[in-house]
Amino acid sequence: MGRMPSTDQYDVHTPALALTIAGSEATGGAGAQADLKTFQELGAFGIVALTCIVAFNPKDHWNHRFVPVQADVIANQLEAIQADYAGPLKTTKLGMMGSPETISTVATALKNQEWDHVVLDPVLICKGQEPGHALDTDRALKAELLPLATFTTPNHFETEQLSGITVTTLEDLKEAAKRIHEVSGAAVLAKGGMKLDGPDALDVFYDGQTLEVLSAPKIGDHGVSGAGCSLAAAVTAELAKGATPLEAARRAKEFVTEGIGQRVTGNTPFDALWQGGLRRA
Ligand code: PXL
Repeated sequence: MGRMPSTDQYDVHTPALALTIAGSEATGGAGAQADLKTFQELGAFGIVALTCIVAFNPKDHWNHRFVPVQADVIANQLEAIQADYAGPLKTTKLGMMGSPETISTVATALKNQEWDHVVLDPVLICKGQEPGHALDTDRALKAELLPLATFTTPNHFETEQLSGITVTTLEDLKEAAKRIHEVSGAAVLAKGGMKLDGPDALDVFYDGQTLEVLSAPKIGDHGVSGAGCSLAAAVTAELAKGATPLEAARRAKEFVTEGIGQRVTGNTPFDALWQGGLRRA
């Protein structure tokens, strides 16, 4: 056997660490897959604790088939992660939870350590699902995870749910973002997406001090799978690297806009975001 090559020429690599606690979405558009790709693309070391497994059903309009990961298995994953990276791991993203039991398990584990950033993507509904399909999960998310969040990225439906405001205009979206900040204390990036009329996709950032409207021309006339996950994951990666919440929101918006422009088409009615969009922007 030859001698092992020396590692002296390499620096010890200490990239920013980013944990996502999220579900698997098998086709690779959304969920943990989107989060990991986003983390890697933005130069953060991605870590995953899986909460559930989603498989769309091509024989039934691509409806979601959902299997939760057992609570003790979720707790074990988080135990391993938190023990391994005790100290440097200060940033996490919360994606699809899927059940009140999972929410409690995750909330308990999160309280085992201090976090600089907890980015909550309040996944109450995925593309193709009916609103209000699991009100107990929505309630648990509001009660147990929203108070732990330092940053939250609700889409249009979730913004209405969390603020109690009906959102049809940009002014409504601003009001709703402020309301969600008031109840959570978190920085809020409320997404108008394709749901507000007009040529631009508008999001509102509010952190209690700065209110900023982020705007980019709408691309196509359909939502893209993984846009929400990738946006929140990009915020997470940027925060892990030391960005301010506002900087993170701006960069995440660019990341998603370019990724939607270079979307990946399959046979589902929603295309998938390409996380490599900024490479040739
Ligand atoms: O886009 C929201 C989302 C998040 N996480 C998982 C999903 C979806 C939507 O399909 O399947 C696992």
